[in-house]
Amino acid sequence: MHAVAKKSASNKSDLLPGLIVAAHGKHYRAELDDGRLISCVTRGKKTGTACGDRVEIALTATDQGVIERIAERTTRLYRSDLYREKIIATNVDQIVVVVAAVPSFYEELINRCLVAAETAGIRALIVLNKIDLPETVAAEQTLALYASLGYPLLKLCAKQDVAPLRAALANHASVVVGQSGMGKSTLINGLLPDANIREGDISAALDSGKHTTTQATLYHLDCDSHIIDSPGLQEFGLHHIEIEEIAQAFIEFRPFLGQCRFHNCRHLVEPGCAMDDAVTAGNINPRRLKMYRALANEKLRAPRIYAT
Ligand SMILES: Nc1nc2c(ncn2[C@@H]2O[C@H](COP(=O)(O)OP(=O)(O)OP(=O)(O)O)[C@@H](O)[C@H]2O)c(=O)[nH]1
Ligand SMILES: [Mg+2]
Ligand SMILES: [Zn+2]
Repeated sequence: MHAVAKKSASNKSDLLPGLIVAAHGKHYRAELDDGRLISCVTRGKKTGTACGDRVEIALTATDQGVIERIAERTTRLYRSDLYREKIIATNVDQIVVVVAAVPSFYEELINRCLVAAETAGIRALIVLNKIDLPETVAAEQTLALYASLGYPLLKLCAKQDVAPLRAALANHASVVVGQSGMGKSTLINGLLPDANIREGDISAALDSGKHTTTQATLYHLDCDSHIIDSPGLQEFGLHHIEIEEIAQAFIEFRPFLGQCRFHNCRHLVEPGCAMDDAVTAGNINPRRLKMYRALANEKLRAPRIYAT
């Protein structure tokens, strides 16, 4: 479908700089620095380009091109199953984890998002959406733990007022993540009343009338801020993260790491583990230690397929 780029097109001078603003499988949309929107593909079988990437493109038609180069990324948010990595977004400095009381959310997924964020060096904040629903009270209780750890917790109703989030997004490159149905796209729609997200919504609408997001899309908020919408997550595999990194990513563990009886303690069943002591002393919440152990055990049980 796409013409192959001529050889001369890979000359540095012919390449046009741009930003990947939509990624769906191997098909991408890039916004060139001159403002043009281009459909593009990667060369050959290469994949691994993601929304947020700065790229250089060789045009193959006025509105089509091939991605020839990906600039070095400042950050890379990704998840992985046993066999492969899936990049969610690149060059973001903030993750907005969106949860709502209905449909019910998995607390474990929040922890997985936070571990991925901490490991990637990206700041995380949590949005509790749909506060118009009465079921919200129980969700607030669950989320209080994360607020107490220092993760900003914003409570709002995306359908009515997204103002509480606006200030947190200013001057940031953000990505929204969360389970399907939490209201990520509604939130972005509220931030961008005039944006073309609505057109996207219509074309993506299923017969049922649901507007589930199937591709990552970047939206400009202003010249210094943008936000990436992402498809709902069912799983957030962390197979690419080592056990020691998982422990570091539980931020409240940090003061106690290195204080266990065994220097190579994995904080699972070892006697004299400082994390157990910290739970007893009230410095670590037992839910978080349990969550850490579930993630660490999953890592231990997984066969080592990744080359290191
Ligand atoms: N009551 C209530 N419903 C909301 C609110 N925000 C979103 N919803 C509804 O929740 C449903 C899911 O919203 P979406 O924005 O499509 O959710 P999403 O997180 O983008 O879902 P995926 O794209 O599938 O990942 C829709 O029916 C919205 O109308 C809210 O603040 N209150
Ligand atoms: Mg969506
Ligand atoms: Zn320990």
